Amino acid sequence: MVGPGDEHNGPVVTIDLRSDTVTMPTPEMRRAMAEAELGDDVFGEDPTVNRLQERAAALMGKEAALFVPSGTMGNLLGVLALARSGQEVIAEAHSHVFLNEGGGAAALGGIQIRQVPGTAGVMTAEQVREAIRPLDDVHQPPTAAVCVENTHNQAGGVVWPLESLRAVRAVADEHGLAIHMDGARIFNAAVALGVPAQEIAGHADTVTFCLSKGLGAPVGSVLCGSEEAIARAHRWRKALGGGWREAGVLAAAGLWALDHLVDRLAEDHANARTLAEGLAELPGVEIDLERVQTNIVRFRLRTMAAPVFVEACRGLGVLGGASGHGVRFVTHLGIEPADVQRALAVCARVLGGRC
Ligand code: TLP
Repeated sequence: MVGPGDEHNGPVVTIDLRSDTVTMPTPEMRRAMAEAELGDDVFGEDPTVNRLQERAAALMGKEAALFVPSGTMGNLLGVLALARSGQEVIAEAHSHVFLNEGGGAAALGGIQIRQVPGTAGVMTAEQVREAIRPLDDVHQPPTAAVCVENTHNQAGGVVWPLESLRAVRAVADEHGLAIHMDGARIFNAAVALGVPAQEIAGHADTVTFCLSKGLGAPVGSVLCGSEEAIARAHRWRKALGGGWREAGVLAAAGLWALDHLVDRLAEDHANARTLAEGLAELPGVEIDLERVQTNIVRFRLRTMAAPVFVEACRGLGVLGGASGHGVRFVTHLGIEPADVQRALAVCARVLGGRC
């Protein structure tokens, strides 16, 4: 992508750190898409979609899986599979499912989200226990499920420690609650912890993971769970107009990504760490390096409003996101160590007031 001019070197390539959703399919991935065997998935006849769903279920250690267009739909269907109208789902106060998914669970399922303020996106078992409604009080909506986000986007890509997941699972089990995991970036969590994804997903009844973020596929997420939960989700997907036909052309990209791009997420994590450590050295940057565990770097600025900073960086060919007082940079498939160095040079220039 050719970006704005640089006074020394002419046109420069834009470094897009807005999100890992901006990744482009690789040439090999495109080839896999072009050559995919196709059928009508509404009839359950797309062999490539079926292979992706089987593969996803096996990777997450679940009975079944459903290919969906987005993480948002995966989470919505997960919640709709586990909770009913008039019930409540506990979720961390800064979770994507609560803040960034259009209120879908409430609008479409009549399901209320109860917010629990976690620490760096992680809820304690005690917090979850306290948020569970008493069953014998007709005034209160019955709690049906808990939703955990791993890695946690707003917290800066923080990974849920396995002990925390285990503890929340134990409380959920004591109260007969289900757990949905927004594992949009579960493979980042798995790579960071050095464990198979199913060791993480094993603590949840349903889990959504995205193919279109760090894994580089153009479109798609997968919801995994029991046969029963997936059958329910499948009905909802149809009702939402999400029955797709020769979707194998997209599923092929996901399969290719699962075969070739999971382990390389470690490179994104290393790039994020270099970026974060470099930012920490710059004047006016407030960053919690402990939270930089995967591919997301969030920081605040003492001397400049975040949107002003982001706009100035854009003018110099580096794209980021501003939310509230903070800035977010996300590393991904299209970002090399040299891009990180250039991004740091641009940030230094903007913060040094020399842009
Ligand atoms: N996150 C996106 C968007 O919010 C723009 C991003 O750039 O980080 N769960 C989590 C934790 C997510 O971060 C996202 C997307 C989703 C779910 C939803 O996925 P999509 O965008 O596929 O609906």
